[in-house]
Amino acid sequence: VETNGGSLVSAKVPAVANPLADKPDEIASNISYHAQYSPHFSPFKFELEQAYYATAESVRDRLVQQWNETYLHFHKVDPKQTYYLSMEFLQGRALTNAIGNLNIQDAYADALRKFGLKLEEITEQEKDAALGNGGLGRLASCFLDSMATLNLPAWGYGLRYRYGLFKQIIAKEGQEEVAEDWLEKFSPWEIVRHDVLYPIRFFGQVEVNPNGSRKWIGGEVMQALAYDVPIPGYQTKNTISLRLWEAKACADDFDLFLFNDGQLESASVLHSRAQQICSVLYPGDATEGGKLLRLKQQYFLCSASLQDIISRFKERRQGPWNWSEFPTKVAIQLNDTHPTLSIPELMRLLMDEEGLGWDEAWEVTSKTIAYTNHTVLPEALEKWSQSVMWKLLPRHMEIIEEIDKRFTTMISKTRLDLESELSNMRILDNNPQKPVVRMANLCVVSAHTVNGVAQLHSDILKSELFANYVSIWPTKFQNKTNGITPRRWINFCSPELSQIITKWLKTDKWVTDLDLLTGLREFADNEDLQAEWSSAKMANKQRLAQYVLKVTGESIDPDSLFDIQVKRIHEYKRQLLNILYVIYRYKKLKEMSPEERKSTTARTVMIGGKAFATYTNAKRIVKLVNDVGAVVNSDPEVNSYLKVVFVPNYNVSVAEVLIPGSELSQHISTAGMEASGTSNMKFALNGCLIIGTLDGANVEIREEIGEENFFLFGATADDVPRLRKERENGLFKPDPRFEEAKKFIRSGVFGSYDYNPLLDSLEGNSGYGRGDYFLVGYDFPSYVDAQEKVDEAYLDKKRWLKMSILSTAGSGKFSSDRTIAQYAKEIWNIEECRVP
Ligand code: GL9
Repeated sequence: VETNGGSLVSAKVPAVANPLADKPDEIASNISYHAQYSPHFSPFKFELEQAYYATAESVRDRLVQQWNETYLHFHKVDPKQTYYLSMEFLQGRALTNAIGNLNIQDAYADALRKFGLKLEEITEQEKDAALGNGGLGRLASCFLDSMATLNLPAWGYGLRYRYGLFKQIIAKEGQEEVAEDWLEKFSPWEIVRHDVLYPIRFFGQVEVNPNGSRKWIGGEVMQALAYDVPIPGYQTKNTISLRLWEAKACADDFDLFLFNDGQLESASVLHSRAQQICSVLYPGDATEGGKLLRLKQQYFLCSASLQDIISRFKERRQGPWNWSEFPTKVAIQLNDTHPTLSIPELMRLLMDEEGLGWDEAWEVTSKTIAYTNHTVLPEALEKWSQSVMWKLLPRHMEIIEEIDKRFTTMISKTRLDLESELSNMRILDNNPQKPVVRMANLCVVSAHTVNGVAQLHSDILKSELFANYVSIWPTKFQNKTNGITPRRWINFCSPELSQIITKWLKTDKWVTDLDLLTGLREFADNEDLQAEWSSAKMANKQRLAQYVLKVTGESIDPDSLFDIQVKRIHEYKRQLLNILYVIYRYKKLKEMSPEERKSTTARTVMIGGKAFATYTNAKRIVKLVNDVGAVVNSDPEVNSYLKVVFVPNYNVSVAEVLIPGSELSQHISTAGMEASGTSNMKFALNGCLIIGTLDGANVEIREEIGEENFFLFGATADDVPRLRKERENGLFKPDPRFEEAKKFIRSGVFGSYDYNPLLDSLEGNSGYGRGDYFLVGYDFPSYVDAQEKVDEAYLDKKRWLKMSILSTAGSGKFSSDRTIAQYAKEIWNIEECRVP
């Protein structure tokens, strides 16, 4: 292959590329094969973008090989298989991950060098697949990686949104949202299955047959078409599927007569309705239209996936079968309540399509489905209007009413003590003002297992949110503390640190057995390890500094303490607490003499995250961080001791640069409100110390890495209700430092934007979102104290490095391999099915 300034000038390629090639020469010829024969771009043009697509396609060929073998093997063995249903998968980029999991980085880097290209430049070309909002979606993606790596028979099901999570732009007025067109050209990672197509109905009515059976008819019918994304395991042949559904109009839904009559739009109305379904991730639900669309999306996912699961179950039966076998072959996990409609849909398919009676269908459904709760925030517990549901899904509403009725009867007959609680426990909330279906209650009543995502969260579910159900079904409730994949979140994003770990542990087995990291503890004081650790961290900090310079124009000092908070912007996550402290710190620095300033710890505070488009206070926080940055960073007295950077458009790929370069990270939610958090695990694994509250998985992280290596502050979850009460009764006395920080903002130092509504939410004494519901004021003084301990610890380099090493050493528990192994054993009852 000869190249010349971005062109392939001549290429001698074999007629057929060899997907299994692992020698750099053969890989190079596979790449040039795709550049020339895959019909995407003009021939012979071979700039970075074309090189990325050709490289990705050559990797995909190899995956397809393993993927088909995996499918055939599962088919032959016919094990019990798990299906993870999720409205969100936050996959990020796939190329680095695929090459890494296949362990062919070096061969690909060599092959690309033959074209004068660097592997890093090529991987940078890929757009993130951001089919998720935050932690919940990223968790689903980490889980897929672990399922494949553990050789588990498991698949993911989701939707193929045309536009994923919006792109965040920081303009003068703050955050602006722009559609992120990840499919603008095409994704090399998906394969459309034109033979996998299911009808999906909306609206219509229920027909009652003479024999009493019921059937849903009429309405609007469209089709679900499968797109499969290969999910390779780490150093195993097993490659599983993420099946994403796309909505399509039925073939004969184009009205040629209308079209020829000049009624161009009416001719294709069903096509555009189908297109809307998979148009965007989380359509704004402020309007009735938006709500209906979101409900359609949820049903679309559930119906397509269940039809597919049932058809695979049938395909794999050799002879006649009994439906009672279904739960021994199929486990379905609902990722939050978003796919709850799977419950009435499975009931409907079993009764109306397969002819089962209620009891038999209920037995199968409740033994198959399990539910994970991811939040206790009341606004996130889904409730759907009964009237909208009757209109869109009349048969499902009949089934839900029947489940509710049977549940109510059971309570009245067997649990008189719960009668007074019954109206809250029921699935239907028949409040005449606004009758709704409570999706979480439907899940708890129907699923065989309900789990929370960190110990504290699961305890809160049992003692508060679902306490009444616990007394009925004490064994239904479990904990499965979240985890993250060590492949993406250290091995591939911080190769420098990973090599050091491998060297000191004398094995690279930790990548799939993360508990081995405890072996680092004995070297935590070792000067050689500390020196290597420090230089790897420095390399990561420099890479991060370059990135910040590129995206914000701000130059930051890699010798300063890199302090990061990145996550969705939400009042309960308390980015406001962070920035208020930064403001306080800035004010103190201003008041110091130049000599005094020199003795402080220089810090670069980075904050990033997206605010939901209609969440006004979250947007104000984004604006405030940017305004504070503008003032602090251009203040020559202070800017060598403090910088404040808002990192725009936080996403998976940005996280892969930020996390390895971080030294301190902030996980400072009001106790009891963050179900788990998962970035806390990523930071800790990368040797970044945490300043945090006793919330979510922080509690377990602190236990694992040792309390002396964690900067703790704030109220506990047990304190919170009492503190809110006290405040309502006017008993809260704010700390003068907190008042000082707020006053400083109100004085207008950070510009003319009106921050009063945001600051007012911290005042007063009652009401959600007012009266400082999130207890920023209460926690402020202990946060300031913890920050002072951070400064002190950072001055002692050896102590800091030791803490950093111990943080990584104690992170083994937070591998998603551990989490998934527990789901497999304790909820799904599935076993390894390794491709030979
Ligand atoms: C979340 C919780 O808020 C997080 O604490 C938790 O770590 C993840 C994964 O279990 O789930 N629940 C939830 O609705 N989101 C979470 O991150 N929100 C988003 O993903 C936007």
